Amino acid sequence: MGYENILVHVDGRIGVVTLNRPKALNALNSALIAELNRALDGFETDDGISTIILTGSDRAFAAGADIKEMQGLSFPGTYTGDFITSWERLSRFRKPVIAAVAGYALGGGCELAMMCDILLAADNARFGQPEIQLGIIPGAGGSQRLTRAVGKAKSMEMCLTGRTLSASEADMYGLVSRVVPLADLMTEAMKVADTIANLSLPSVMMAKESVNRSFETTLGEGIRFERRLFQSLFASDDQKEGMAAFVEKRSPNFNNR
Ligand code: CO8
Repeated sequence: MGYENILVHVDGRIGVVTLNRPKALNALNSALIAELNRALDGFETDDGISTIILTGSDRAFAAGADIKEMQGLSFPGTYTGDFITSWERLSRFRKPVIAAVAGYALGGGCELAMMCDILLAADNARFGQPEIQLGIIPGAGGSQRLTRAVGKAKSMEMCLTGRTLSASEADMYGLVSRVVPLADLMTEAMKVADTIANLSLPSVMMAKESVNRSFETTLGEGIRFERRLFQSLFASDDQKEGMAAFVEKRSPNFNNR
């Protein structure tokens, strides 16, 4: 089955998903999210895929959840239908996800970007949680992930007033990994993805799991969790290969076992 709201292609071990509702600045509607989740399910179980890139257009990564779709919703319906919960599928994706963000990343768009692991921003990117201007609040983790990323002071101002951040502000406050010129965004994202795709997938996935655990647990528990994963990697062929390659002064050839 094809896709109508996203474009999906594979480049070697890299899956690329492009949000594609240009007339609505990639506003996120239920159909788009269902397609994104289907693509993620496919990449998750595909042994040939090591990492994915999520991107939009030069003008918009995504300008938020689709306001026209949400306009008529009621509380009982959103509650019984558990509206938004399925939108968090991305945050449970176990392989690395690189967000390549150009233009608007607002509301649900900013939340989607923050669910990714490495966030590259083009110099024209703008980040914000403007839901308050619509009489609502962030609904897919914005108030939580933004606060952890930029701290209470910045997050409060953004969530309470809808103020948006330029790419350079987002960089300064730690919301993004780095800023690159718009024209270089996808080349840089592919370089990062390619670097990861050439590493040992089990160790990459464990590194992701371990970093994410730091948001969920105490320091002591997190360190014990990390240590068990670290120790377990000595059972892998890739640990033998990686260290042998270093000692023999050659590039490693990982086989993801
Ligand atoms: N929903 C639906 N349509 C949208 C959205 C949106 N979020 N954003 C833009 N569009 C549409 C416009 O309606 C317009 O369509 P049309 O031509 O048919 O009128 C088209 O895209 C182009 O938009 P503009 O003409 O407004 O373009 P401008 O360049 O003048 O402005 C802006 C660009 C500043 C981005 C402006 O469009 C804007 O403010 N958009 C809304 C931003 C916003 O409020 N986002 C938050 C939405 S609420 C939300 O995200 C809740 C999150 C819930 C969880 C989601 C989980 C992933």
